[in-house]
Amino acid sequence: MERIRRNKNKKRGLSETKVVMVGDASVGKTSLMTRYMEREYIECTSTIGAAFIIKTWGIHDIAIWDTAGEEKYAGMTTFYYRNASAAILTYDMFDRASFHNLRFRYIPVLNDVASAQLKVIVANKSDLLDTHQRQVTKEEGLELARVSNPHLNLDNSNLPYFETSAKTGDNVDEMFEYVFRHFYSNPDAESAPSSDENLEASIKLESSPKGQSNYSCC
Ligand SMILES: Nc1nc2c(ncn2[C@@H]2O[C@H](COP(=O)(O)OP(=O)(O)O)[C@@H](O)[C@H]2O)c(=O)[nH]1
Ligand SMILES: [Mg+2]
Repeated sequence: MERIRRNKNKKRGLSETKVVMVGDASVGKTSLMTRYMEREYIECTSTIGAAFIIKTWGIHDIAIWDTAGEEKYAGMTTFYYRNASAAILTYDMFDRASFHNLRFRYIPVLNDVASAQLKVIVANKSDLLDTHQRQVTKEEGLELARVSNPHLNLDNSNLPYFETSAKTGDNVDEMFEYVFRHFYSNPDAESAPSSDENLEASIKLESSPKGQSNYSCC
């Protein structure tokens, strides 16, 4: 039954939504994906085995692309951005240069490709706020979310801006699920996940183009 519904859905062309992770190296893109998909935080990083992973959201399949440690190239090529419905633009709130690069390097390329209707601004590493001085204010993050999404008519209370911690998991689910709900407010009209347990069950890692979905790095 599930398979029939999903195949029908694919025929209607709804199953492949592309989301790209964008931002400087070391801001926490891979850690955010790992936290969301595998419910854990891995204190080391290296190149991952997959170019993208598939998140099953109700009856929809959403491809989330990561830069596999090649930000210099992947983050700046039109191929990476092509046909993306959304971009998760991440910076490290303790590293001003990573915020500056979103605004002046990555977003202009994204706009040139004319894709990614939704641009979500993510200020990561919020767990360090108690001990470190942030270099980018919340207001600056909100402002970037506002100017990056002029076509969406969002009011100030609903701007796509999140302060996250991949380390503690704070706001990570909220951020990814905001993206998914933007496209599929009702992920599965016939059997929407209604509890944490169901949601957990709907999270599924599928194979990458090379048959890998290796998200651990140690
Ligand atoms: N304290 C803290 N460190 C983080 C967080 N997210 C990532 N990191 C660390 O930042 C470094 C870079 O993370 P990674 O996910 O590889 O960044 P990427 O290059 O953007 O994919 C790693 O040492 C992570 O452990 C976070 O939320 N809090
Ligand atoms: Mg990475």
